[in-house]
Amino acid sequence: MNSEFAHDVCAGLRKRQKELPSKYLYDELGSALFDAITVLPEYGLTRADQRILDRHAAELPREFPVVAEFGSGSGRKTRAVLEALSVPEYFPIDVSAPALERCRRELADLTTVKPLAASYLNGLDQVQARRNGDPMLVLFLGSTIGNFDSRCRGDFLTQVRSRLREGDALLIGCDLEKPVDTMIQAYDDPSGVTASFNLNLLGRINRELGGDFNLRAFAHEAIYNAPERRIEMHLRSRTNQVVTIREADFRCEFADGETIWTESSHKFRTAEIPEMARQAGFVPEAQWVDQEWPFAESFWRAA
Ligand code: AVJ
Repeated sequence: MNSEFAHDVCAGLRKRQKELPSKYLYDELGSALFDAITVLPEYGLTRADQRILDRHAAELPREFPVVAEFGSGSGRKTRAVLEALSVPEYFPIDVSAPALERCRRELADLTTVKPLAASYLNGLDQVQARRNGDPMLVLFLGSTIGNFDSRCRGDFLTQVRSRLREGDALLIGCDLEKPVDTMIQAYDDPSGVTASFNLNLLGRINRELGGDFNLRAFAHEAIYNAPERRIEMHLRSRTNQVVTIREADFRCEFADGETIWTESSHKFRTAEIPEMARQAGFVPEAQWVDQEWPFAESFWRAA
């Protein structure tokens, strides 16, 4: 039995606004669907991130023999950084063991890959315990920081900073505000890949926890919450229905039109990024912005 997942699912579905943590979107199928999202014409985020790294990785200081990364991803973006800096030692940190294994295979020709199956902060603790005196660069690409809710975001960055030494650095990607229609299309693509990615969360509950969600009885929705400046993904119940999750001993009612909130993706303003750095105890040293798809890559020093 998958107790942490079960616990988080029940806690989220008991709330008045039902919600499920977005980190659970990435099981094997979810990760494959996310990889498909990154090649959608409407979803420019990953390509913007990649373009900046391809163009500017060579401008990064070449003083980091150790690189750690939150979320191992497909390895494609990381390759640009590891190649430019010729890094001997690389610690990808991810809760998904299959993702780590793919990442290791992808990058093994470039560096010594030391995968850590852990949450981001626990993983960073493990890196701290294993590293020598050399300065370390931590990668936090893809605007995953935007998935943290605004209250947790600063805390998380402060927690990261507290696990670094002076001279270490963080390279962080932040997706920027753009016209609302562009953002909506990116999270509600006409081919339905993002809808599948979102609905798969219910499929995962069915597979791993013995749930009986009828995926056809829920509709994918992406809305822009302008005051909070974030895209929210929801799953809207198409009818009054009852769902049971056997292995969690849980029963849950849905009213027609009620939603489960499954993800937030904050859209940043360029000016708030250096501010966020300082508040967490970093010095913002450089920032690159992609013009085609507004996205910022920022280099922060732990000082
Ligand atoms: C790139 C992982 C941060 O918020 O854009 C893509 C994931 N969700 N489509 C994002 C995602 C829906 C995503 N991250």
